[in-house]
Amino acid sequence: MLTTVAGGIAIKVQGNPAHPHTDGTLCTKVSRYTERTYHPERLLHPLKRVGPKGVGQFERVSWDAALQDIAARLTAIVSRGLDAAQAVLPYSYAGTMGLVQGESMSARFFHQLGASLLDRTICSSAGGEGLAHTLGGKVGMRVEFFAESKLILIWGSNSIASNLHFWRYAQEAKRQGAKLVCIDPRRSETADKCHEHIALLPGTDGALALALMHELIVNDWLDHDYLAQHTLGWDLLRERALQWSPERAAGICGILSEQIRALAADYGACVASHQPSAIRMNYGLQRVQGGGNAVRLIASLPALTGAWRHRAGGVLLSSSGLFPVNRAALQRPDLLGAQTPRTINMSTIGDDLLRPASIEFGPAIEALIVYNSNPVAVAPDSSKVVQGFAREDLFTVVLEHFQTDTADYADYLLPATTQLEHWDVHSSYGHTDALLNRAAIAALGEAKPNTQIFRELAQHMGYTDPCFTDDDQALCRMAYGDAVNFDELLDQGFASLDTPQAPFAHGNFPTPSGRCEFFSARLAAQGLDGLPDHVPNHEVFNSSPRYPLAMISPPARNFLNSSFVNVKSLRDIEGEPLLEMHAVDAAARGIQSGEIVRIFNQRGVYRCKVEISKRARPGVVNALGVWWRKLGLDGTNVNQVTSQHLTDLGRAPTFYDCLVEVEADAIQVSSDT
Ligand SMILES: Nc1nc2c(c(=O)[nH]1)N[C@H]1C(S)=C(S)[C@@H](COP(=O)(O)OP(=O)(O)OC[C@H]3O[C@@H](n4cnc5c(=O)[nH]c(N)nc54)[C@H](O)[C@@H]3O)O[C@H]1N2
Ligand SMILES: Nc1nc2c(c(=O)[nH]1)N[C@H]1C(S)=C(S)[C@@H](COP(=O)(O)OP(=O)(O)OC[C@H]3O[C@@H](n4cnc5c(=O)[nH]c(N)nc54)[C@H](O)[C@@H]3O)O[C@H]1N2
Ligand SMILES: [Mo]
Repeated sequence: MLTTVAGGIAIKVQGNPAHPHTDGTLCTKVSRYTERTYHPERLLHPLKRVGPKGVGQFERVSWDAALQDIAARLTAIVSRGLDAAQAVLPYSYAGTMGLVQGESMSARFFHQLGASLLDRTICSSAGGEGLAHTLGGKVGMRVEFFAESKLILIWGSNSIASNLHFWRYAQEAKRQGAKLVCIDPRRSETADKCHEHIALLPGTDGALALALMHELIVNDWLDHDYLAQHTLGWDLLRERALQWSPERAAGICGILSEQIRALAADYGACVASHQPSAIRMNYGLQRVQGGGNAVRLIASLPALTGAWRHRAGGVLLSSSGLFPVNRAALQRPDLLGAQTPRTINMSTIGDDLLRPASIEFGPAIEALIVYNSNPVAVAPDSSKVVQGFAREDLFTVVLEHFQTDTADYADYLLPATTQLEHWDVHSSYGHTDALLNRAAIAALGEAKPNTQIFRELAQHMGYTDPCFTDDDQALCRMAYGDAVNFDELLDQGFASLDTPQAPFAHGNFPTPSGRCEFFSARLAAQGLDGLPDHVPNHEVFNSSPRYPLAMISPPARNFLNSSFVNVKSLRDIEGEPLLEMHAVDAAARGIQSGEIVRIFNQRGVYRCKVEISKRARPGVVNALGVWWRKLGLDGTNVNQVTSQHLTDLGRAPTFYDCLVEVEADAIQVSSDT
């Protein structure tokens, strides 16, 4: 991203034309980054709560007074004795995804303190573990070579909305005659532009992948040589897949068996024709109970056909495992010394904030320090999350750009800098270039980078380890050490990793066996099934007469999770929170397009506008996320109805594994009559 600065003010951001993957283009939301940075509601001073929790009344205080008081509150907890520091919990996710403003100085601080560790599962850990137990890590095809593929399956990804830079390569392939198939319950913007769309029920991808394998086997569309040399457990997987006829899978997926046969024929044809076939998986498909196993099955497919032999063949879910990040240097886990704090899963923060002290759990959570995340809006099962944040005996500090739903519950609200104001380095989870983020402008108001806030907090705590004085440019250099040429980063803003063009053409998977592991001895050793299988949803479609609709909540195109929701020009495009519903489901409930509906289940009620839309398939409703609660009708958003149930692998949330019922809102009906 290039920033144009005039008189100390950032007046324009644009994609860097010199960076091949960016190619001069930013997505719509990030192209509004100056509007976001200079937003009239940017937090510019430290604030202290003066009203009740959740109301969001604050008064301005000095940095020194805020940090002094926060340090005193933390010291009081820690000084109660051994392991008492575990009552302190950091809560953070990616923010703008930088390695330095993410977990560097903050991690050092919490390690020194002995705070509870946070299991950062909210996005990708089910798929991440699925990949690790199959390919050996977050590794795969190089994204640019999708442009040369002849068949691309876009699986659980709305690329146009959430991965624009991949979409450019897919379009290039399309122009060269490639066929594009989208596999997604929602007829997304991306599905509109593909040759075919397979609108399966959420959480049924594993069944579809097994049926594709069935067809590859019975038609002998296999690369026997690749299977023999570079895979592990083929006989076992073969036996399992043969139990999955297209008819069996079609019943579960809610699609026609002919669609499965046709997809298998397209995928299998690439074996005989020696043409590359590629799968762009994304995280949308792993937000269900069986997400980890589904990713294992899909990641196995290219090894059946030998697609990995081509640089334009294989699968890509994430490239982040290719980046040589020196986490130990950035985060200094050695500062823990003899302390062995417990780990809290960020995806069950609702339940965990409400848990009393016990032998198994340890102390109740007494202090929460939130940065780079907006859990009150984005974590599942919001009524529990809100109840937890509302606890009078919880001390909460929030580092933010804006007064988000989470910030409303803060005891101290500290102003953080944006990407335009601080230094950082970024890995990617699509392409394979390390990126440098230089500060373009001075910090606004009294805002400080996360790193600086933790540096100063460390000082107030009396921490003397010299690592607490490393500055941001030193941290940027440390992130990759010698593995990335920092001068190149300084010169051009990006530095390409030296990775092979066809990484698994000759095996060499980073698994324990060096093969693509259909059978994982590591999973078997944990008492789990060593072979991937279709693991049904926790809330299985058609299992509940009370809640007959499956709900998914993928992001609205112009928001980034809950970021940008408060940027006016973007919110004007999105309008208001929306539920997409198929005409058949709406008719069955007497629901009219444009009216307000109640979406509900055993966890709660969420009200928003409904749109009868071809983007929804029968039986599935799409509630686009993630709106700020305070901008919703009753001060709620879609996570009011999602659950804290976790995935098969990776302890991740199951946002898209959620049954609901929808009805026309009674208030509206009475006002009509
Ligand atoms: N505009 C925009 N871009 C973003 C984000 C954003 O919020 N907005 N978020 C960023 C982040 S943090 C992430 S993790 C990625 C997320 O981006 P993706 O990894 O692409 O994941 P999602 O957007 O959650 O879902 C992608 C698609 O999967 C579909 N889907 C839902 N359930 C299933 C299922 O069971 N099976 C299949 N096959 N498909 C399913 C959804 O309908 C959706 O169209 O995008 C990043 N980019
Ligand atoms: N129902 C439903 N829920 C979802 C999802 C879904 O698809 N459906 N998606 C899930 C996914 S994939 C993810 S990744 C999570 C994301 O959830 P979060 O990690 O909470 O991401 P955001 O909502 O973008 O909120 C990030 C916050 O960090 C702040 N921030 C950004 N940069 C900085 C910084 O440098 N310093 C500080 N202090 N703050 C900063 C922003 O202002 C913003 O408020 O949400 C999950 N929740
Ligand atoms: Mo995410």
